[in-house]
Amino acid sequence: MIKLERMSLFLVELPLVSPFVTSFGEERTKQALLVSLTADGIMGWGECVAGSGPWYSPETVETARYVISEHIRPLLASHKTLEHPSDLPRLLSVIRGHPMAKAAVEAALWDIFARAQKKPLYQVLGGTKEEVPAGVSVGIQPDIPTLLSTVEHFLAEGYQRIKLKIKPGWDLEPVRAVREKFPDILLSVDANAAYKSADWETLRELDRLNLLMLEQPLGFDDLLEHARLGQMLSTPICLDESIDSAHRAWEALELSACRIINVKQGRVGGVTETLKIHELAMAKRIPLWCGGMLETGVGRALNVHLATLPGFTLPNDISATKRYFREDIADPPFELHNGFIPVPKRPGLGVEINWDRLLRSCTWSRTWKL
Ligand code: OSB
Ligand code: MG
Repeated sequence: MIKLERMSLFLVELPLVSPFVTSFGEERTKQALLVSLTADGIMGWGECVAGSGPWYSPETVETARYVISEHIRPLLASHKTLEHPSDLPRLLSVIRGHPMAKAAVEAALWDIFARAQKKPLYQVLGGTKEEVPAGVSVGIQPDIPTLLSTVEHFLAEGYQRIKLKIKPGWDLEPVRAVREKFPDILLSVDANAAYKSADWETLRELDRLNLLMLEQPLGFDDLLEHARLGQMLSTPICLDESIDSAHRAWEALELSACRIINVKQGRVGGVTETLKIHELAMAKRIPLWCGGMLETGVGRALNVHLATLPGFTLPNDISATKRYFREDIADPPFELHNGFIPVPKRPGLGVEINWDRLLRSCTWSRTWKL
């Protein structure tokens, strides 16, 4: 039984070590909304993965702040106790959509739940790994020489898979150049929905470059065109943006819209929903991997725990903390060991908030009694 006492929200802004450029825009700072819940004297943390604008998904930091403050908080306050973190989705089901806002609150409950049992979260979830394979997502670069040296640098650090962000005008040439210089590496590309089905000539050329997967080439909410494209390519299509719930994952697999799923717990509405997708993917033998949203240590820790599940069989977009931040708001930072990120062994998420840094990077916060 979890007896909720308090909830706080913190809006933080952290500078990125270098700008991150994708087909939908450039980010120089990371804005994150953090949720803390207190229950039975234990504080748990969740990070909302919504971005500062509606470029990747319809949700933003501001929509999440509104939905959590004005809609989720009153439901928690009128309910006060939960048997288990996986009971939260039912309580919140009166709110349509807003998976990222819901997931941030659920994450804090899982942290409390595992801390109360004095177990690391991955053990509570049924994870089976002590370390998870790290891949890295490489943003769109100013030119090809810069791209090649960036890739070389990440390979030297030990990353097991390189993912290149692509968009029309930054696709065949840079991807070919990387493939020529590094013929044997695990290489994938992510378009963040930048192509139309009419661009299939370009996608067919990419298909010849021995890529591990082609991530979300078409519309952010599309399934059917991805299914049609998949029939024409030998490279597996991986869906990211299109999968915003376990039900949607089921639809995608029924339609053969993808052969791989990038799981982001926030995008699909939380850990409980992730576990449902995991069960489905295991039954259908669909490989999963954990995507990333430039999370701070709080969200990064949750990703590491989830990636220990047996169905997560491909290298993840979980990189070392220093790939994005000089200073994080949680300790200790995540580091790479021979291409793997060790799983935290302390209770719950296994990271501790650095209050000094949290408060220094905080632009807004509020606390409520529940
Ligand atoms: O599409 O996977 C994506 C970052 C922000 C929004 C969307 C995506 C990404 C990444 C970075 O690719 C993954 C990471 O290292 O956190
Ligand atoms: Mg993606």
